[in-house]
Amino acid sequence: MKITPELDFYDLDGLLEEDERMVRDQVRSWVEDRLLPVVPRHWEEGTFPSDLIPEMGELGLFGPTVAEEYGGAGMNSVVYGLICQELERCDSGVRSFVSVQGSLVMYPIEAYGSEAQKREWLPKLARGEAIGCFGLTEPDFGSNPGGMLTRCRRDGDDWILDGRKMWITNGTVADVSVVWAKNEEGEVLGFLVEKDRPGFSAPEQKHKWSLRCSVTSELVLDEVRVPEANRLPGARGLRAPLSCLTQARYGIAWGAVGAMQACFQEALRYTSERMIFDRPLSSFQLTQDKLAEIGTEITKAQLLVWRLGRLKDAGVMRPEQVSMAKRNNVVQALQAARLCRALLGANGITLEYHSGRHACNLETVLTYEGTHEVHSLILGRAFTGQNAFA
Ligand code: TGC
Ligand code: FAD
Repeated sequence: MKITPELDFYDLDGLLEEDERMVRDQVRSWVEDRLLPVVPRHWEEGTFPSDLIPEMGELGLFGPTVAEEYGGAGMNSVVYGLICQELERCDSGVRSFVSVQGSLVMYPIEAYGSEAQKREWLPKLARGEAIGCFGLTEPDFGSNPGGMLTRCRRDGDDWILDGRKMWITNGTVADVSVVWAKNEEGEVLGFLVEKDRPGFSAPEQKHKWSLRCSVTSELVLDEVRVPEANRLPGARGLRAPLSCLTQARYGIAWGAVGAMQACFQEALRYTSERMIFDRPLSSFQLTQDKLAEIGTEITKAQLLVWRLGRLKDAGVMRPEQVSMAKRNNVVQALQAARLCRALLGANGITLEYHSGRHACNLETVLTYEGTHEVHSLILGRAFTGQNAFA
């Protein structure tokens, strides 16, 4: 069960720096040796391979762009993207774990947290000794988080948080939740809520047929009291949580390339070995048309994220550019996974092969971090100047 090699039709490898390639190759072989052999079983059982978290921390997969003084590796965003690509080559749920920890928990603490919050949480999160989650979505407010009902009110030196979050990755296993709530003036504020705060609970949401390798939870905040020291002092307004989404969406756009690569390689291998009407399946024109389509989409997706990464590292990337890459790469990965699954025939529905699992996972990836439609409307707004959300 091997996942190498990869399609690199336009020599994107040549556009990477040596240290970027080195990290990618290191993560790739760890994924192949340690993760891929156990993921299908975890997916079937609906569990995350939590025994591998310390190794993931040691490899520097959590918050690689975070400054070294806070326990990060101070690497560039292309390296972060390549990490996401290699993890999602194996499974979207494992990439999700890393996206949430790095982009949705470590990023807001580094960008909006106090010095004390950074010193307390970032090194532990980087090593995987603490796990975090990001609570924005609510039962009735997913695409429109600005409508959130979760409230925070000041009580002396403390804040009281009240509300419910839903579909929260890692909620049940998190030591700390980044919770977004509106104050009495309707302004969105961010809080760090430790798991043992009275009134806080995080029941797991079960029975998923997608992203089964990832823990998904509800967050219940029943008059939870936290000190002012737990508020992210730099986070004011919806812009703060949305800026975290930009970081995570960036990684997802890279991750989708990994999922596509895995499906493409599996389909190439399978169709060259499978004999149909006394010929290899890969020799039929209908098969080659599908492979031509997928290979082209992989190449286009690679170019999008490579350029996006360079723009991000130059400090000029715009959120709507991230929307284009997330929207395109995820829907193309989903279509590629479905096509590859079909090329595998009945075998494609078993967990012995990967394309079916990727296709199921990618249904979630199409929905979270801004649905496909939300990103269409973000792009529509950027192109026309008309705001479809208003
Ligand atoms: P809008 O008026 O557009 O914006 C409010 C303020 O925020 C700024 N802003 C952004 N800043 C940084 N990055 C972005 N992506 C930003 N988008 C907007 C904006 O400039 C404005 O700033 P200011 O200073 O002028 O106030 O807000 P809106 O209410 O009209 O909403 C627009 C919309 C629909 C695009 C937004 O609400 C949205 O993106 N909705 C989708 C929600 C979403 O993606 N949720 C994801 C939850 S987390 C998750 O799914 C994790 S999955 C696990 C994993 O990652 O693996
Ligand atoms: P809705 O917003 O109800 O959307 C339903 C449909 O309406 C979609 O097809 C959508 O595209 C469409 N739609 C929405 N707006 C428009 C419009 N203006 N015009 C036309 N169509 C529109 N959230 C977190 O905060 N943290 C997490 O860690 C997290 N992890 C997740 C993990 C999983 C496994 C899943 C499935 C979700 C997770 N989410 C998380 C939630 C995710 O971000 C939301 O599901 C997503 O934002 C969509 O919200 P919704 O499910 O309420 O769908």
